[in-house]
Amino acid sequence: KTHVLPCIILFLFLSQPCFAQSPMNNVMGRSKQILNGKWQVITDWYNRGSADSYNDSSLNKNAFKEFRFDALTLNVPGDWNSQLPELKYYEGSVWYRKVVNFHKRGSKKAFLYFGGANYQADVYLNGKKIGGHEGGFTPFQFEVTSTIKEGNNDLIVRVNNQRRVDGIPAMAFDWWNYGGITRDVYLVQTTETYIDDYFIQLEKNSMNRIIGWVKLKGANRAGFVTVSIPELKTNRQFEVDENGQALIDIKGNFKLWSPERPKLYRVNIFSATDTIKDEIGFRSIQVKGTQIVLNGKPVFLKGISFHEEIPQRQGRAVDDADAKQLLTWAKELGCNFVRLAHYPQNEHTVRMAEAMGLMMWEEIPVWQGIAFNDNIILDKAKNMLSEMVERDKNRCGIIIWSLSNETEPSPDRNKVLTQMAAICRNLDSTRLVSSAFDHFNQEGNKITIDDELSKSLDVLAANKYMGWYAGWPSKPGEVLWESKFNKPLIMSEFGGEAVSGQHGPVDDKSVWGEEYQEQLYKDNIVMFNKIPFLAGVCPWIMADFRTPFRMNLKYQQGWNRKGLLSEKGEKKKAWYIIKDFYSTR
Ligand code: GCB
Repeated sequence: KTHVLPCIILFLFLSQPCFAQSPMNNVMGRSKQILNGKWQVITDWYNRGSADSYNDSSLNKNAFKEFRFDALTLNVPGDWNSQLPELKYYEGSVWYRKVVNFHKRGSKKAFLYFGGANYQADVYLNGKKIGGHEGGFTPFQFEVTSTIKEGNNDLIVRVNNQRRVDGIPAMAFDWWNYGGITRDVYLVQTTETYIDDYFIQLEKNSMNRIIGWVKLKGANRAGFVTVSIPELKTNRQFEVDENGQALIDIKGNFKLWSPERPKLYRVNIFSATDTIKDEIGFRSIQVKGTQIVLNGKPVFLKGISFHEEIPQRQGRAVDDADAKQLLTWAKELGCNFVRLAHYPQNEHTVRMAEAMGLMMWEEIPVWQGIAFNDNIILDKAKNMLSEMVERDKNRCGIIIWSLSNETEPSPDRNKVLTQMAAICRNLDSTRLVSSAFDHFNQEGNKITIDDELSKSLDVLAANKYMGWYAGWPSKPGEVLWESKFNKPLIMSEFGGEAVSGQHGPVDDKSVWGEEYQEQLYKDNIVMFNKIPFLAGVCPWIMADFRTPFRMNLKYQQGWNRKGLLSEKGEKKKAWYIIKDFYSTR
């Protein structure tokens, strides 16, 4: 007998690319070296390079001399498009290099953590590939305890942002395809056995009981973990089971988090060898009939969508200062809710939004045109969903996970998204699940929500551009919305384009005037006030944003002009219509 099976297994093992591990929770609260700053780069449009060709010639006398890292640098975190004029439209590979000076502390473990790189990243340490990651908006990490050495290390990352038929998002999408290492990079050191992950939130439907868990990784997990909330004088011990998991159950008289009072508690978690601190809020979020209910009371979501983009810079938002600009605009508009469009945004933004009292909708970039008939799509979407939920599950500000945006109903799509809804609830049963629709059944002035996927969702969401892509079938107050499902509806997108400073008649959209956009907002509000199951609105969009989708050379010039603000932050007339509407709700 030959040993065919072991050979096949060995072959599969050797031929498998190495993938990133699921990242540790709360990386910001860890002891770490921040690897942000200038990285050396080489652009490689035709993907000719390999890690070997880039090896430092001082280390390798055969290094390929045509590829040298000494000429060019880019800032990390940052997209390459906004940093070098010649990379504005670039879609291809860029090699990044950083010399990482490492000093091992005790018997610690070491991890390389990337907050995000768009779209595909391949990571090499000291000439050896340590893994790869697909997906532009979620974190990934690699344990490097055995590959990293004392002193200088050569860290090389190839980032490729070419659009793909089987990508998420796929070939065309209405935002700029910013490439690069767009989020923070950390070298984290942990104890040998360490607190890897935890889930500390109120139990579904409860306002006074935390049900959660803490997970340890490492060789010596047996024992106890302690969870303490000093302000509540809570200090509780829980036993770790054989899988390294301790189940948490804490009752308390919590001041609940809300937009009016975004209370966060300091929470400390201790294991025998590790400690981690976080700021965590407690609130309850439910659906009752057609209402969204926060802490036991119906709430109307006064929302705004934004991209992770600083329009004046025409680049990705990357840090606290950028988050502050975007979120201050949202607060000024009178929002209690933001839609993080169309992908998980960076952790600076999520944490700051929560601290400022903004409820959040967070989504994965399953945006139109996704190849739902390709089996690989479910795996990729699953990965993105779990990386998003894993990262942000302790942020009480997040109330809705969204699975997709404007996907066309079909058996394949329904199958994938129904499975995704189940996966999402399995990862986190405490929040609401949604998906934004743009397919409705319209007859005359009646618009009916009849998408079968609704059955798998808690909250329905409609993107409907009345007065822009769709004409008014009747007077706005006579448009009749119906739904086959007894669930709340968010108008998750609506709006129209206007060039800031451009003026014209209220009824002529051909001149892209602010007055037309203003009237469109007034009309939509009249329509909203007649929808009995409406639980929130979210105009599209806070500010004009960069996108190759928009080719009207007179008015758009590569900008989607649906902003309530111009790219410079100037308020268009429609801004004040929404601000007024929100001040009365
Ligand atoms: C949509 C999309 C959004 C676009 C917007 C538009 O329905 O969800 O990503 O930017 O419409 O401006 O057309």
